[in-house]
Amino acid sequence: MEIYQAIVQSKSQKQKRLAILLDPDKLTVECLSDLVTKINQTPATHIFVGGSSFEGTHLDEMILLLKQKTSLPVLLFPGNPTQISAQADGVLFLQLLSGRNPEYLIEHQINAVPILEKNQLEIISTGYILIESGSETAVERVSQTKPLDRNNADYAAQTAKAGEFIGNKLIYLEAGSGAQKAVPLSMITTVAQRISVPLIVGGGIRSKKQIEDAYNAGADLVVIGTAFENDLNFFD
Ligand code: 1GP
Repeated sequence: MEIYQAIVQSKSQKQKRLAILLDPDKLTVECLSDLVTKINQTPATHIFVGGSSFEGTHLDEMILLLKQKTSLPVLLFPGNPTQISAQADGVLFLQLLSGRNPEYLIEHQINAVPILEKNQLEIISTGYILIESGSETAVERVSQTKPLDRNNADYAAQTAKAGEFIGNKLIYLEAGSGAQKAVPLSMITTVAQRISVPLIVGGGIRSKKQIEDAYNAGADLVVIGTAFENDLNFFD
């Protein structure tokens, strides 16, 4: 089954999904083997690979190795078109809906087309919404955009709904990697009630309780990056 269809099916069956985010900037090919063994022992259902500013050359090699050692679907989470690897299973084709920078609304997407047309990646249109989280995050810095007000859940929901109307197949509420404060639970609920496509939530989630709370608030898929990076036993 296609990755997206499986996420939709999980949502309809109220099965929550969990993605571990790997930032290629912080990984070496050498350390990957042990890391994947560890990932295979966690409840993760997906692996996301990407970062705001990665410009290295070892992405293909890393993903090939990942694919050899795990059966979990590997989805690219690219900060720009240079972070697309044909070795992955799919790509979150992101539109930064919270920002007003045309580069991240359409230009990167256009530039990615010749690369995407050459390979078989499953392309999943994703409305990406950055929420203010206490201090400036890498997404904010790199994209030169402002996040949405964390106290205005209704505007976040309206933004998410616009994404759905445009045709986004997923909505990703993002506090930013390593965020001081995760997306407010009340905002997750407001957004989840307003949209019908699956809802991804990530950024600043540091405990298993926070993961559960995000699920209970309405997240269909939670993304964990920093907490697992800092402690490979996080899920034990
Ligand atoms: C970042 O949502 C992800 O895009 C994960 O964030 O690193 O804070 O877990 P963390």
